[in-house]
Amino acid sequence: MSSFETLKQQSRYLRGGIAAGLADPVTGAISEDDGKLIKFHGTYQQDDRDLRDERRRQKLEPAYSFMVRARLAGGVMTPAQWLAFDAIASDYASSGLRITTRQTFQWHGVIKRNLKPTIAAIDAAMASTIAACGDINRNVVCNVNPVESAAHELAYGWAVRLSEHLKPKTRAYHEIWLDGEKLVGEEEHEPLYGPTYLPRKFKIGLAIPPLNDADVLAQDLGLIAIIERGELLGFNVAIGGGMGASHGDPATYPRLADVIGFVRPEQLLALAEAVISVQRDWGDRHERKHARLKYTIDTRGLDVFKAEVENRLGHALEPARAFRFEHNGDRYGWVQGHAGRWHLTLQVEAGRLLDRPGQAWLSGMRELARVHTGDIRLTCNQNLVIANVADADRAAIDAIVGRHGLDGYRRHSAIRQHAIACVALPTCGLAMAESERYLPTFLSKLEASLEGHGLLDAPILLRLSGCPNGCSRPYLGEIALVGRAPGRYDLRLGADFSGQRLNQLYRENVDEAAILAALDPLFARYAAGRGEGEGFGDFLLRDGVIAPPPRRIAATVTA
Ligand code: SRM
Ligand code: SF4
Repeated sequence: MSSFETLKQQSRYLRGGIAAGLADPVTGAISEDDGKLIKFHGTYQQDDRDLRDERRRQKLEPAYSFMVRARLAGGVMTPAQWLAFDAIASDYASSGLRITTRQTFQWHGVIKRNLKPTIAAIDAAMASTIAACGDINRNVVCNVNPVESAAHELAYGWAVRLSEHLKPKTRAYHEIWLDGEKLVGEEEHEPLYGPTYLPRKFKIGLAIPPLNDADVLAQDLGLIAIIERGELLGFNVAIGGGMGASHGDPATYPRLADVIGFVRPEQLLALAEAVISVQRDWGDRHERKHARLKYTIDTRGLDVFKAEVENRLGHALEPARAFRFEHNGDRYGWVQGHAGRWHLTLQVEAGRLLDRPGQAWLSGMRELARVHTGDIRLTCNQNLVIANVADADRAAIDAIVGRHGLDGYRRHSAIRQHAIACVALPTCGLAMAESERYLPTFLSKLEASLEGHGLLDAPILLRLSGCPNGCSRPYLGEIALVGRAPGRYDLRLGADFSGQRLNQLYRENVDEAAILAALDPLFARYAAGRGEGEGFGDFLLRDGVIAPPPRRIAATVTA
């Protein structure tokens, strides 16, 4: 077993030395081992990379702080919770609230002595950070579907049930963060995970066709809701999705999940347990780079894996039902859902909520949350939805949104509306290049090029990642930049706009000038030759710029 496995095994169900490390006033950090265990509690130790060299010169320890991530199944919260999360950002974090690509909040820059109060405040807001990171099932994501809002309620209910059902059972979280009673002499037990938890992180996502905003085929376990005449019949089951890869290591790769069958709603929790338990037992515990479910499946064979899932379930999966995805973006502006309620989707650039000149996200949303009586939802595209608004309240919401400059979705070019970027520098320890901070500059340059070809209204899906781990799911971008080194990226092209086809490497390790020079003639060809409603990625494939994908488009069933 790898040393990480031994660490988990000896951690006394995720306690390790975390409590003692937090109490040590001499350093802003905790030990390396505890830094690994603390992820299971929903927080990462980081240091400000902008300050690294200067602090080294001054012989100071790095500027340590913690990133805290909430577990917020389906990304839904009440306005009161919003206000509590906003207060945590003001009291303890350095850069506002950050909506992640998995529909939750992160707070960056929390210093060690504030970590416990931060997590306690999240708990007081009836939320948690438990298992938001770590080798375990993470935040369950779910389609935000304001139009089919009755269907959303059904799917959201299952996302919450899955999330609760698959939470770890250890009391360590309560002991360390919430001053819960210490277990003395009692045996702890993790019935699903066991003492070493999973070999690697595990992610579940739920989509409701025709929308695939949850990028369901990028999940370890993707669930595609099959709804007929308002009734949830069940879910198609897709397994083995994942984005992470390493440059220059062909043994690692992004992979789309394969659809292996269908389960009825009452079978869903058992199905999830079966998939997780096979991965728990079969996943690679020697080599972490090879430990995700996608590699277990490719090593053992999809049919063998499926047979073992069915064996543990005690029955065969039913054949997958037909479905069709239209796109994996968000719909902006107001839409009316069931029961006459209205939903407003707002675009948040790279998910960062801060007060900036002309765009005061924190103040604006604070004012809005004080009067809003519905709920607020985060999307997997780093945006947010003011949901369940009565007709009579729309004007007041619009006024607040307009007054604080939160209506960028009305003004922005189509490519800006659909762009997402991972956090990267300065907090991400794995970043090789800028991403979130580079997005606005890069977009402006792309917009200039697109404008020259009359394409400012073309909805092109752009995704930026600071390294090949793929936190913005860049391998599903029609255009994607994947960081190589400061100022250098791989340019990838040709995914569809529905999360069902991976893109391909087009230029390797190039700078901005080379990226723009490569894209401009492609925009010209697209402007001249695109068919009615044809996406940029689909056009590149038809035009021969991108070769037909080597791997079959996951075993999807198209209506
Ligand atoms: Fe991620 C690691 C940020 C979604 C694949 N991810 C990290 C860390 C924690 C860096 C680290 O390990 O030290 C990043 C923290 C940066 C920071 O300062 O905040 C980080 N990942 C993020 C977020 C915040 C990106 C964002 O801009 O929104 C997303 C938080 C999601 C959440 O709320 O849970 C985020 N990460 C993803 C996704 C997208 C998804 O899940 O839909 C992926 C690709 C899907 C997948 O898992 O395959 C993703 N993150 C990774 C990987 C590669 C995993 C792999 O299998 O190789 C790593 C590195 C690792 O685990 O070793 C990573
Ligand atoms: Fe960091 Fe890489 Fe993830 Fe971006 S893709 S947040 S750089 S780990």
